[in-house]
Amino acid sequence: MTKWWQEAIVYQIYPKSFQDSNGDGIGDLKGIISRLDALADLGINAIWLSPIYESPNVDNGYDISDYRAIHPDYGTMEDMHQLIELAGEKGIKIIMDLVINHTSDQHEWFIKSKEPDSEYRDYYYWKKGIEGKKPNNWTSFFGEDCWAYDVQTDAYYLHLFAKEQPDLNYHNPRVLEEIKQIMKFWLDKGIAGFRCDVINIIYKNALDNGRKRLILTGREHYLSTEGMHTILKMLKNEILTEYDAFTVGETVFVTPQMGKALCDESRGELDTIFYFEHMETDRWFVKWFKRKFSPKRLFKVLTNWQQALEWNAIYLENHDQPRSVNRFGDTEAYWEASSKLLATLLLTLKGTPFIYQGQEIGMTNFDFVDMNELRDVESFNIDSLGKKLHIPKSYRWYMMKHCSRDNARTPMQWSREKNAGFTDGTPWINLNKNHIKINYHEQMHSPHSILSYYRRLILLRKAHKALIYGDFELVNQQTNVYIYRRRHEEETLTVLLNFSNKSQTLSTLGPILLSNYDREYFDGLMLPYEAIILK
Ligand code: TEU
Ligand code: CA
Repeated sequence: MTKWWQEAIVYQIYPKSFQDSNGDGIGDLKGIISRLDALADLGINAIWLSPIYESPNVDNGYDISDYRAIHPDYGTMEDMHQLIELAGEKGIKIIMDLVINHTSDQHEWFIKSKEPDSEYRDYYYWKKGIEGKKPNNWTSFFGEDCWAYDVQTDAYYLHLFAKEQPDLNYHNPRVLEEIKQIMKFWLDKGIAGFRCDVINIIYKNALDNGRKRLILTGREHYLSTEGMHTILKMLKNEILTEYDAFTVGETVFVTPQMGKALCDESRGELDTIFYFEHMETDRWFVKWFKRKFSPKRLFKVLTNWQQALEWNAIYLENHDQPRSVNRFGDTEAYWEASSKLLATLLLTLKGTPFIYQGQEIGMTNFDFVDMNELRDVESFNIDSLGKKLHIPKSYRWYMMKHCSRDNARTPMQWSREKNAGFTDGTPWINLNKNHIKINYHEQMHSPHSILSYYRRLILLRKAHKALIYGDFELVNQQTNVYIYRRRHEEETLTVLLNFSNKSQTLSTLGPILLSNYDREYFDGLMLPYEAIILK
């Protein structure tokens, strides 16, 4: 049986940087509402909203202090109802971000839990140190270690992200009960599902010391545990199914094997996941060490996942990743062609595609010149860790330029005007100066723009079921050329992608359905960064 979300194309909005409506320099819900026509015109069917809940914004909303309230920066609950309704009228569903591994340290549960006798104490992991030392040797995702000390009660609490993000304790059944009620609260408002933040680390088996590792010491105690699988099953059974709600789990360090265990329909856990393996194909060990991108590595990872899972989420960008054209394409001579090439990949693989705001106009990494232009807590933590480890300043800056999450968080470039039409005020983070050249307005009017190409691809996907339901069949993954087929009933389409700035000669020929060079017949010679769909 097919599902609504298999035919859907999801667009991720990072609300803080999408559209400001009141001149305070921060994007907001009214701003999103004002751009719904643009989204409908692109042809998307759902919006994944990064967090808009009440939050002190240490990690831009991924530190929630009230799951049932809208942050005043973003507007009111009334605005949220309006967004759900008006988007719905245009056939656009809303998917919310569900951040339940941790809360903010300003959440009332956490504040109350600081009292040792409080009924909230066990909502979190509070532990006494061992002889003046931290409870164990685990390290956090943001580079620091992951136990913070509280003087008042002479105890530590666990935080796998920033210290303002204490981890919830799912050994306490009351925590899951709270989460279920929160999910219902939003589903009853008419949202269509959840993107579940770092969902495969929520259940910690034990707080024992971990094997020493380069990153994330301790992870064998909480990655993809049985307890986590049990929780997912309960959420699906007891809450999600009744609403026909969609889930995409953000899952770290997952293999295709683990992916199957999370997404196989028969297991009743998640619908899809975001894996990270393809995001590592231009990195050494950790995301902070860039290496030369190898297209072949990318093809291999993608093929592997395409073959392992019946269905999954497909993405090349999000608010945590540098822009894809900088990583896998060419921002100079072939900026347009390579952005379109990546669009073709995204929209012709098997799965539900996620477009990140700005990707549809080929937005690029930031052009910041100084550390004080950055805003991300992770970047600052990593920079100070780098300092401690005596990494030279120039290399630390190189790391930031290529790897900081702020690369994707500069404001959406709507026009060539002041502040790119994002705000009338002072933006919370600087805009990329290239908005003079790269902006929505310009591309909207040009039939050959990246934006128009996205539109065409989306239409094509709707017209050719093979692009949605077709099997994935690998034809070739040579050094720079990726070729695969999508076959469904009577139709077979072949996708050819040239990930290099050199022409390539192939033995295939034939009439073209779509090419990013607007050609109609393929003569066997692939141009630099050319993407072709053959009939
Ligand atoms: O990200 C989790 C995650 O594992 C990483 O991608 C992380 O952002 C980082 O880059 C590790 O180096 C999710 C959210 O997407 C992210 O924005 C949050 O900061 C994080 O969880 C904590 O909620
Ligand atoms: Ca605003």
